[in-house]
Amino acid sequence: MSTAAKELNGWDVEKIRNDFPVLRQTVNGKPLVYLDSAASAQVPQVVIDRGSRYLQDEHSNIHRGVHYLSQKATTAFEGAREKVKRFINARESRECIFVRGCTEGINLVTHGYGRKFVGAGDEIIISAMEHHANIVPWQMLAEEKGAKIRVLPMDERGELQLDQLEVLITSRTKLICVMHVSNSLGTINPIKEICHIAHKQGVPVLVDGAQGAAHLSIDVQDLDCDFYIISGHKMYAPTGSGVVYGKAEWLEEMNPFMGGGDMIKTVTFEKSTYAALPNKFEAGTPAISSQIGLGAAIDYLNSIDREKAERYEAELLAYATAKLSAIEGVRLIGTAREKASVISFTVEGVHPHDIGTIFDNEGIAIRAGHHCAQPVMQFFKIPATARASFAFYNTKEEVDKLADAVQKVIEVFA
Ligand code: C6P
Repeated sequence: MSTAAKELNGWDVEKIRNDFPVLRQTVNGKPLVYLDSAASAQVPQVVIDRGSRYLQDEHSNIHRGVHYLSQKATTAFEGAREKVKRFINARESRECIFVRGCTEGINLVTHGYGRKFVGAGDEIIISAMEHHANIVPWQMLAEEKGAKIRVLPMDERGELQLDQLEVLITSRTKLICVMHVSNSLGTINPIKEICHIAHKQGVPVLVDGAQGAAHLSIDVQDLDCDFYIISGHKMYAPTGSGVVYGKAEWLEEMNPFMGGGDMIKTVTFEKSTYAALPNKFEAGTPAISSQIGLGAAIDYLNSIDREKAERYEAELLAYATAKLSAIEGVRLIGTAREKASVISFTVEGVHPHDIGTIFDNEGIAIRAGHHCAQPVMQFFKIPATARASFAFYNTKEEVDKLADAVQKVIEVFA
């Protein structure tokens, strides 16, 4: 790799790539080009090592034992919570609830907040670009309670029509649910502004941060969101890790999500009382090694220059956008002015699944499908897209390979 390619915007991508062992392999005889980080980002060696060290030297159940290993595991687990707290600038670590991923996190709020505060005739606003994880739980709740779902529309670029938000909010609005970064379009939504509009009317806001926390610096106090949900496996941590951030005043009022061990204060056959935050929401044995891994992933992210990483990802996105939009027959889906490093596209006359298969032959991993965002596909009147998503370990050469593979697809189907 030339020095110019190696260092773009002062970002030494070759050095970063060395941190991610999975990137060293070949697929179908070609070097792996991993462009599916929006589905799951790769895991750096330090995170792998931390997980192995836990399993090798510290594996034990937490919070329950007085013995040495249990105390070590508890210290590591609670240490990860402290790291999360600092990473998102929560006021207190008890506002950070460990869950197994974003889907579980949103369901926690649906059950904990929704079942308590949403009644017949109440309304929940979701945006037109939500992932199914931020649609279906609310529909299930609405069905159970006789509540209504209202949808904040978007335009052809894939930008939310914020002027519609004030119109949609009524005295019956109980919650606004919106994603920070769209997994299917790449749009970065103006969360701070949405929270400001919502709070003027006294309505809390839940942010699906599955894609946001991987690409942007998150300050929940500055955003002033009421809930922010994080998925660990999209931010360089193992699967099974994730966080619900909630303002303590809401979490205190909410019902527990699941019942069982670790979330109780007292249990009799007549009645149980619940533990204080955060344990009230953490029933049963959690994914201990995964959450410790999330702590290690945060350490890793803190060890790199995140501002440079963000600028580098923006550069990759601009480069890929220019390359793909120059190819005849390619349609970009999602052209918002504020975008994270996700490019969804279609190629005229070719089903995205065929694009994915041809790419795989070239060793290129992308995602093809509806990306769990069927309403987005319906809006753009397409069945699916091919999606390339970049992380700070990707290179311009990989973008070139992506563009070459698109040309190949066009040749095959010509
Ligand atoms: N998106 C993709 O786009 P889990 O896997 O439960 O931690 O997260 C679900 C989820 C929720 N919200 C958004 C915006 C997401 O992007 C995702 C997961 C993956 O490829 C899988 S559909």
